[in-house]
Amino acid sequence: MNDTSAVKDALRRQQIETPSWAYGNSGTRFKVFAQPGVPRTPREKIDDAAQVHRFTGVAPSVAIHIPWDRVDDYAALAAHAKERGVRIGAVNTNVFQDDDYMLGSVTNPDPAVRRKALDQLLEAVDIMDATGSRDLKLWFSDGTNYPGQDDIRDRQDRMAEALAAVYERLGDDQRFLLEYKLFEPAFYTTDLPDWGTSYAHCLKLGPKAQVVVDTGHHAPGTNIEFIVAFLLREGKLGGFDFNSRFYADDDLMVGAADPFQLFRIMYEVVRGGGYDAETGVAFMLDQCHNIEPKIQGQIRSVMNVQEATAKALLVDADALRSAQRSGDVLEANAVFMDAYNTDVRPLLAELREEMGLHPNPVAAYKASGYYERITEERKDGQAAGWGA
Ligand code: LRH
Ligand code: MN
Ligand code: MN
Repeated sequence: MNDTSAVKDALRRQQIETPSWAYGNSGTRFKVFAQPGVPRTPREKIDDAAQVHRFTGVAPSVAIHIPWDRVDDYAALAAHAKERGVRIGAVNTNVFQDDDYMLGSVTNPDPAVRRKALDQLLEAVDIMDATGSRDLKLWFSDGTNYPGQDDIRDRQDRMAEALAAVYERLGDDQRFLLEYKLFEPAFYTTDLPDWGTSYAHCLKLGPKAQVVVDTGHHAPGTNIEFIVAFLLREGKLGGFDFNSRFYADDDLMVGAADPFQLFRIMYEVVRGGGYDAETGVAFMLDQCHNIEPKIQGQIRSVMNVQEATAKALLVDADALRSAQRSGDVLEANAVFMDAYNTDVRPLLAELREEMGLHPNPVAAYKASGYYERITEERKDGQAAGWGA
């Protein structure tokens, strides 16, 4: 796509979902550095997410994580979001923080623990009914630490059984996104360690089961854009959990560690039609801001996704195809790199002005006084943390 106005139209339509947990305090297992002004309730997390949308114009939904965002009335939470100009997006499940889950949740050798975990997943679908959410995001920490600890194959059977029960419970307009992760917290086997395992489970179940690619969940050197191209071709790419990693599951800001990789991923999304709303590819952030300001970190992340997307949209598809067809390796690579090397910041600034926004969302947010206000207003009470 080379026509600037078509690129802008496409960018105007992009929707990037921010995660409620990015606004709470977070850290490593060594230390959580508390920040001033951090939300104390799910409503306040939504208030902060609404600021990201206010200044970027492309972040209209916020993902929630249960039980971190447990409330009595989810319809009221959804109404609160609407009042703030956003909506509740994906419901993320947490079957990893209860003592009962030490040996796994849905793959636990104990049927009573499996039942408890499944009930929690089914409850998440009830919450989706109340919030009007389309997506249930399933991530399992299930796995083993020692060879021989449990039967690898039995655990796959238990996983399949639980997924089938959740699938059965989904409404017509709902789906689940199955997330994989190479390791951590399990260090020997993980029951859903890679895209292939997620894909195989989803394929058996049907169209309401889709794979979600968390960009931080692969072995170093994995070609993530290949996975994206393949899943899109199979109609099985449900969406992304975007973040950056240098080492393991670092959850740093997307586009911070490797903007070129993000561009390559977004190119495959555009190439595979994943950018069209009807394919249902969800662009979600899954990050923590341990040492940087959180709302600002989310704004920066949204902008990083926009920049990579703009560059991907700028790839001259005709020139690329003709170079590829004629076997001109260097020309094809040059066409690709030309797009990546384009400074798209002026185009995005222009687009924001056309959308009635400040061209520099970070500067506009800083000037708004919101941070000073929440720092003052949220002095009392318990700040929400990653896991609370
Ligand atoms: C697991 C994960 C998953 C969780 C989130 C908090 O590492 O990526 O998506 O829900 O982190
Ligand atoms: Mn994730
Ligand atoms: Mn993760």
